[in-house]
Amino acid sequence: MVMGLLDGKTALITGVANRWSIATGIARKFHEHGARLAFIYQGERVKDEVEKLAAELGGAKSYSCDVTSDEALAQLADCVRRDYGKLDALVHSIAFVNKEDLAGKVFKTSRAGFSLALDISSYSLIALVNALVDVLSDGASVMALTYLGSTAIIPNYNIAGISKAALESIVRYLAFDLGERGIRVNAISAGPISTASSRQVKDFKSLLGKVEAAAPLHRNVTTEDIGNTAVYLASDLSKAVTADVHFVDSGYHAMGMFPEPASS
Ligand code: 0WD
Repeated sequence: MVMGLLDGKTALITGVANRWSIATGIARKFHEHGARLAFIYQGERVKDEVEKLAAELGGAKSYSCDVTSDEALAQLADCVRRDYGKLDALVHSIAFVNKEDLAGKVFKTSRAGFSLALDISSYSLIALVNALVDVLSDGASVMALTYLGSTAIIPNYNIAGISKAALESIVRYLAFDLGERGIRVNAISAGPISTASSRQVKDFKSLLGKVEAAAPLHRNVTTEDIGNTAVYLASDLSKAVTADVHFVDSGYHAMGMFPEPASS
């Protein structure tokens, strides 16, 4: 039997688009560990998918919320306060970059493309915390999904990597802001996983082969792997962990040199 590491805790999960989303894997693991769940969905496009998952995972409530709208975020806070009273975990699993900015030269990125990417992929964490700060319980856990492209050059990840650098910095500053209430803020740096978002990156599939060939564990990670780590971060087991970027990538980030491909 799985221990209920999240028994009695309530978590708000963002970024479920479909069953392949990393947020879906996290939601399933949170549910397995006894958490009460709430979801947001960006709009009608993903509403059915999110509601289906919410019904499957204990009849969670789901709220329409586009994180670029301050009004929508204020409404979300009112709904969460009314329906749940408090939140013990907040999962930020949101990113968006125009497809044309996920290939080619970074210096070709338009001002509008840059603003959009940083607004949705990075600022949204600040906006969510600002809206929900009074609903977060003391000792709550906030986590955001990031990628190695924040600190290392990953060809074609481009502006997405730059937005992840901002996101990781935001994680550290929020950890400082909220530490006095025992609220922890961390990032999970996931290895590449095939999802609707990641497939927008030119040549994304080649990343999967590279990780399998070169990572110490010689395998790609799954949304279940990320979900398990998210459970740890949401649970009291990680009470002294904050302002951290925790890699769940089969160890790929630690490689400084890559072995020659095996000769046949
Ligand atoms: O390889 C990967 N898949 C990795 C993803 C490796 C490392 C990190 N990540 C990150 C992503 O950058 C993102 O922050 O994980 C997070 C989740 O990404 P995902 O699960 O790979 O992608 P996806 O299933 O597409 O979920 C992201 C969702 C959006 O999906 P769609 O496909 O509909 O764009 O973010 C949500 C939306 O549901 N989203 C928004 N939610 C509210 N307001 C908004 C918005 N404005 N924009 C996007």
